[in-house]
Amino acid sequence: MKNIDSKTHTRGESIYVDDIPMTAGTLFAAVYDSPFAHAKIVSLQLEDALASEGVVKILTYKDIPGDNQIGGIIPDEPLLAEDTVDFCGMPVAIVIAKSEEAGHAAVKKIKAEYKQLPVITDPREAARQNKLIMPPRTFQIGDSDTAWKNCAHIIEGRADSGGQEHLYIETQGAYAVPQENGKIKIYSSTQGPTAVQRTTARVLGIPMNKIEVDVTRLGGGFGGKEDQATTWAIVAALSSMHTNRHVKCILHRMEDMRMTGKRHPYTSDFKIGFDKDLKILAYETTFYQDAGAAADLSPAVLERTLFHANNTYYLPNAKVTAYSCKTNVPPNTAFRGFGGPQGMFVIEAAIAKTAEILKIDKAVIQEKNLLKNGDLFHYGQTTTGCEAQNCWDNTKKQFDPDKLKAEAKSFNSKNKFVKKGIAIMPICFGISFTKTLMNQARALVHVYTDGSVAVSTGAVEMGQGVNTKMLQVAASIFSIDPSRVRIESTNTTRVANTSPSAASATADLNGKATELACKAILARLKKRAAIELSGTENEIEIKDEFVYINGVHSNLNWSKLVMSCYLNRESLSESAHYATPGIHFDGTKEKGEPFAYHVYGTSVFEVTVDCLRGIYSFDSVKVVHDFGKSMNTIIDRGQIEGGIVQGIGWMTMEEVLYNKDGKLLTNALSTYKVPDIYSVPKEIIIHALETPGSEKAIFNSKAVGEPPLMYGIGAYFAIRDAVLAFNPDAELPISAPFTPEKVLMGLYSESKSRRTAEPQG
Ligand code: LUZ
Ligand code: MOS
Repeated sequence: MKNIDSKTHTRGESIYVDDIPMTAGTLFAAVYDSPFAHAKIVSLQLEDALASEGVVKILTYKDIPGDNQIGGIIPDEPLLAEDTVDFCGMPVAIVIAKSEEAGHAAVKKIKAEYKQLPVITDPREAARQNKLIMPPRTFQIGDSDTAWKNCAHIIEGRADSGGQEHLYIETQGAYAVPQENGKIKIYSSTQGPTAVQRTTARVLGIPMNKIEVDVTRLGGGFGGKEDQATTWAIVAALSSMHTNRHVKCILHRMEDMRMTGKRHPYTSDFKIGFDKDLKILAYETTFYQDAGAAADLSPAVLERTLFHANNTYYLPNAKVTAYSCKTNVPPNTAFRGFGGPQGMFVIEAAIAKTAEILKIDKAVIQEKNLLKNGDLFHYGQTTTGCEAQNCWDNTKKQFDPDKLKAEAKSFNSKNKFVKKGIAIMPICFGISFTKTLMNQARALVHVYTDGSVAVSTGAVEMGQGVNTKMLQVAASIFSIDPSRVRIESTNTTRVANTSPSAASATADLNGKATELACKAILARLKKRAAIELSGTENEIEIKDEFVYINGVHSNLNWSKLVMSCYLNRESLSESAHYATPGIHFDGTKEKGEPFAYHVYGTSVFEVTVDCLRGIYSFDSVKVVHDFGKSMNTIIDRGQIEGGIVQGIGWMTMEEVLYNKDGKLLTNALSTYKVPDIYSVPKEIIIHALETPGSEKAIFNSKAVGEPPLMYGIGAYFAIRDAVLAFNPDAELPISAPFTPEKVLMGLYSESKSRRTAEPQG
């Protein structure tokens, strides 16, 4: 089944926040944000801005009736700065104006005096100064301290990975609509409607039942709207409260890039030890996470880094520690993978460095250490349904990476200034919010008297196709034509207390709730059919819109049966609740069973590097992916292609740069480069590995949102392979993204330890 939005998308008819027709008299909110990364606000002069044409009001923190606090996990982030600013782009004041242009013009007229304070942009420096978001956390298994003694090889090093701008096509925004008796309805481009509702209520000082949040769809989220859509919704709602008018707040691209947080950059120290057969005996890592100026979701992101520190390898002895470091950049936030990619990058770096030093193929070490059923993860969960070896073996069978390597080697021997590189990247990603309580969802299903169906869930459609999957669930349980089912907007009045659409778990959680709701209605329908056809409930089946009794087609169809229920005063609506069974985690012991299941896969990257210019292009990415039983192969393949390209972007060309003063240098699309059609792999082949899936996955169709992003890590190591083919003694710090500049410097670098006269080739 195609994505149900594909037609309105291609016709330009899909409605996003900025497309909602505005009521006459709608006002516009524009934000004045800090020009300094860390400073005391000495004075704020608003007179000129207030006198500016079209300006209705200017709000500061003094105009907040409730709590000036938006921190979800830790209350450490004011909505509007009070006496200090902690990052460039921190909101200080809100200008409410009659037009967007008037609002932006007035923002420029706000004058302020600041007294600058010391700025930290380096997480290691923050850690040295003990500027931490929370105490460090350590996950441990076995006893690495003593395991080092038994190691034949011990390799140490450092690996850094950079930030990433979400670059959703639809920028952050919201439209607030005042209702009777102080209620406000907010149309928001958010992944977390309840987060918006809860935090807006807190800042406005009103109960949650006076805020209704409605989300039709997002033009992309990628984690950037899990927590950070809230600010702009509150800006609109607070402005609406102060004016009793409709208020819209939509960020321009450069405002969005400047004011919102990104993927967390990490800098990490690793130490890995192997026995003589290259089995990992011990692994220790210290992760320094660049949290930015406030906690936001950083503690949860940090936790997932620790969970995924082993990627898909078995670690008998390990100790991994993570520091969440407070710096003066915008608070970094959720981004597809949620800290997992950063953790996995480091162990891949450790294995790559080992392979380079021992002069063996990285894949040999990878394969020897793949997880097997029954292996214990370092967080206490036992591996079940493990597909690591199966994916790896199928990769060999489908794509013959050894042949690719031999071809690359032969190519490299014939070409002096063009080199090919190959890398294999296996993945393992845990499905569930790591915070157990968040693994719950609800659905509300109505069957109308004409037989049409409306489904509301907590799932937010952000382009990932979750609405299509919800529709498939309802149509399949009822066995009716999909055209009868409509997926409604995500609305906090219809479905309450939702978890954000995140953690790759949205289709599972909301799909299971939808399944339960539909099954409850179906049971009543069958009961009625049994009466109508003078049989018993267990003799009844509804198939393709018709009722069957004992396998025999009756003349009772779906619409007649629905009408019969109604005429007999039976409910055609149901609200159901689902909570993932069996999962738990004890944060005091750092042990438990946090994940419903894991998703596995293996990818092979083939890159060609131009050794005169340092540029590169990906010849192919070939993947064997563990789908379980995919319920929608078009959508799932789309997620994999998109994830791979986004992962390649993170690892290669997307470079978030702040200067020493904490100013974002890559603040526009002219300075921040994302993959375009010319930089995507020439070929992406996805081999769908049908596996049993998991009972905890909707229809055994495994979660697919985040896992494929981590294939992109293979891009980094494929380029590294090619650079080393040109210059085996290259001095190559492990530091992503591997931009063409870094490639060029690497190609012509000389190793400090092993200087040789000439680059080889
Ligand atoms: N969000 C969250 C996530 O709050 N908890 C998680 O575990 C998570 N994982 C992935 C993406 N978003
Ligand atoms: Mo996400 S990083 O699943 O919002």
